[in-house]
Amino acid sequence: MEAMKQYPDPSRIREELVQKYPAKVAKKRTKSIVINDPESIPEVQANVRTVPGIITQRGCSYAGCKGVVLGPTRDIVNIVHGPIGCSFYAWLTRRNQTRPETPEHENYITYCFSTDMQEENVVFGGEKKLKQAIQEAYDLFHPKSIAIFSTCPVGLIGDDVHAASKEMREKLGDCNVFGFSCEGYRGVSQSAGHHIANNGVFKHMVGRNNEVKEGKFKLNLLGEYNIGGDAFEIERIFEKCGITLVASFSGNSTVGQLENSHTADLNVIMCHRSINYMGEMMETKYGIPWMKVNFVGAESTAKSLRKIAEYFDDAELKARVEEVIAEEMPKVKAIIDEIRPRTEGKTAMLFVGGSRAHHYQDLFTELGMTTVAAGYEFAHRDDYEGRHVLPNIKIDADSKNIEELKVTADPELYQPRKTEAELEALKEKGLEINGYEGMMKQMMKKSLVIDDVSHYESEKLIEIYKPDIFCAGIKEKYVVQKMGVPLKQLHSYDYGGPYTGFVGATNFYRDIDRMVNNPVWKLIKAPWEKAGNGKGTELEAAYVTQ
Ligand code: CFM
Repeated sequence: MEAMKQYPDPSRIREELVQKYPAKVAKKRTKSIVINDPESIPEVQANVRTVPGIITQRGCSYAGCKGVVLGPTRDIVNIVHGPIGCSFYAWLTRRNQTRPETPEHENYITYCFSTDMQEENVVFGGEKKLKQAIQEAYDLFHPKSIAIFSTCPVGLIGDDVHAASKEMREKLGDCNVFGFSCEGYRGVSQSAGHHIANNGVFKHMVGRNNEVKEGKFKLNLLGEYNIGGDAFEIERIFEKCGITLVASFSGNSTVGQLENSHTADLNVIMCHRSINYMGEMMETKYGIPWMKVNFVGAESTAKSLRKIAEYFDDAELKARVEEVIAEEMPKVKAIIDEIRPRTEGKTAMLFVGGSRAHHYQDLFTELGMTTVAAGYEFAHRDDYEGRHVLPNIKIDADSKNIEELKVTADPELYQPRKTEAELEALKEKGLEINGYEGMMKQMMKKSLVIDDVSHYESEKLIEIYKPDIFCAGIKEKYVVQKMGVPLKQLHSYDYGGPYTGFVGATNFYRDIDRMVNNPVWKLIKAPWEKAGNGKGTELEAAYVTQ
């Protein structure tokens, strides 16, 4: 990986980014802004509280649990226990899609279930209203499962969603009702909510149906939420290769799939941040190894398929995978050959979530574009530096707040899918089992890696680097575009997608080409470019001084 010669000196930029902060804040933020070296990866401060007053991109624990992990399921009635606003902002804005087998099959994704908590419920307690809501949902839909999500007031007033769920589960008899203590304040970001969701799904769903389905190569796809139809494209490729998908966690998933997921022989993980807990727990309890994959990028898709074939170590599967790659790649190549001359040499910045800021760099590489700066909103050090740092991560009070399930091997169902010797042999072949190398190893030397980037820092970065495209979400979109830089939403994909697999890669190439080569951006003047503004145009950090 070549060093960036033509770009500004990153240490100077780091100083500039924190210059206007009060000394204590500057010191803290500096630890989260690092200059990358893929050979000797520096430590990044991550998963710590955002400094109050700083405008962050982060969301809350409830968003991570209800919105991210359970939201994309198809036939669970997900009831939000809380004020209606919490539901409005969790209602399909993420564009996760479902596709029931027939129109008669259950599909609750288009509904928005809330207890619509009022002042009276906050004062006198909301459990009664919650139980009524569960009953009402049951009477209307007779779902197999109802999940309850706690918003901030629920924890503050002490409603016991677990007791209410248990009572209703026993009363209803044929509906698995369970709750999550995922109040928004539970952690420093949505990351806490992912962990809480993993625990709940593991405790209440996984392992309830032991029926072993047909299929020679059975796997679960973990951490794929089917935004813009991403999971559909991966499913298409799996099917073509003869790989059986037992369960998806959780895009387009069903209760039946999740309950049966422990019968698969491999877990492949797309989004490490949101679901690595599930991979670990399923390995300990059932003996299913997990493997990190990435289906974002045509080359990455091919690589991931080869990894899966190598894991199953079957000549027929390996041959089929090669056939599929050989069939799909020419179509991708034809499009990239046309587009790449227009995108080559351009620059990108990605500040998104906990995995996409890494995954999407592969697509930009395929377009010949350079990622000059990237960061996650809420990932942990292992997502940046690789899982080898796990033993060195300080467990602070905020992390201790989240339950760590004590998982042991199931006396009946534990069955190691590979022997120690087989796993060793796979590792020797270069197959990383139960591992993830993180984002930084893949990034260029001297690129900037910034955790929980602030709004002010983003504006400064744009001013200094003038990237050809900035990738983030809706909160940043129009501010960035008013600076004359196109913003691609990598959460909801704007109106686009899928971006996974072979078809997805070509969709992305076309969308990025349209954005970075659109002359309209040249017509916009950024605030600092406006004539006559002189000295006063510089961006200022505003904060309260003592
Ligand atoms: Fe995983 Fe996600 Fe992401 Fe995420 Fe998210 Fe998302 Fe994301 Mo938005 S689970 S960490 S909490 S890949 S909703 S589908 S796009 S921030 S990078």
